[in-house]
Amino acid sequence: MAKTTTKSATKPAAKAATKPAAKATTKPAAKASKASAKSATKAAAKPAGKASAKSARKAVAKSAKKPALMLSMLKPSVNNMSVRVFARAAGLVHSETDVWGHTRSPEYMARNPAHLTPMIEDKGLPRGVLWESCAIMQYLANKHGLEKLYPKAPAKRAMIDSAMFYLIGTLYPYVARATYPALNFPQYAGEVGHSDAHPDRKSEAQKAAAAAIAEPLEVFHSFFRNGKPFIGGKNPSIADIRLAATLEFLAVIDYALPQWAKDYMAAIEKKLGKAYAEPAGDVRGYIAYVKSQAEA
Ligand SMILES: N[C@@H](CCC(=O)N[C@@H](CS)C(=O)NCC(=O)O)C(=O)O
Repeated sequence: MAKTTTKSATKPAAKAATKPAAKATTKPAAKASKASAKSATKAAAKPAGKASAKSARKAVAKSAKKPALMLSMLKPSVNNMSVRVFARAAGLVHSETDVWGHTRSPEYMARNPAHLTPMIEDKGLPRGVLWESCAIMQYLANKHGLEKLYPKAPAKRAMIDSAMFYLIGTLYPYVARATYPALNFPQYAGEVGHSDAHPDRKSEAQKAAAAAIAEPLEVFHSFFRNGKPFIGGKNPSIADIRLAATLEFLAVIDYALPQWAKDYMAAIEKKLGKAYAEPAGDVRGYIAYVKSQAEA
């Protein structure tokens, strides 16, 4: 399974982030689609009359059909990276549309008044769309019975949920305040970084946020991992995908990650392979780009 097609709705943020997200087809998908392309070609080549030509055309049309699951995303974002990694790791057939510059368009806002990405469109959703990275991963894991990524047992599942809510509610706001200025991302209303305060005050606020990251980070290590390779145990769960992706942003401020976190991120990338590396490449490419701009 696992075929991803990537469309670009607009000009992406930066050169480095414009690189196609990936060939975006995980190994099994590549095999599967190669196989179906092969069988379609085979059928088309057979001079066996009308019926087989018709079935060949059908097979080609079927393989060209738009996937039912559609993801609107921004390549430089770790919120988006989480879902992009998840979809690849889970082997879900889906399409990706880069909506850079379009999230506040009337068309997008009509579907998603929060103007946020990642956003999926999937048949059966009561309002047709779903946003919030963790909710998307939970929904798709539930829908497709992906217990390895999101355990079903209530107590185990509760730990994954707790880790993700703690990340979104506590760790991520610190990461955003510490990194968004360097990433050239807009900051949130009411924050020093969003105000017209003196640059020194903004820099102090950014440093305070960076300093605050250490505590929740250690909580993930000592409490949620608790000696296991991943929050999910032997295998990465959706909470691990969400955490590793979040930590990617810290490279933009040369944050000194503790050794356990470096090892943990490397272990996730090793386990998930291309499913992780491809979307991470877009985030890393964007960070390299903004850093090179800052140095120039
Ligand atoms: N908590 C959300 C955060 C989503 C979010 O902040 N998305 C940003 C990109 S990082 C976005 O789409 N911004 C576009 C906009 O607000 O117009 C999640 O995890 O999905």
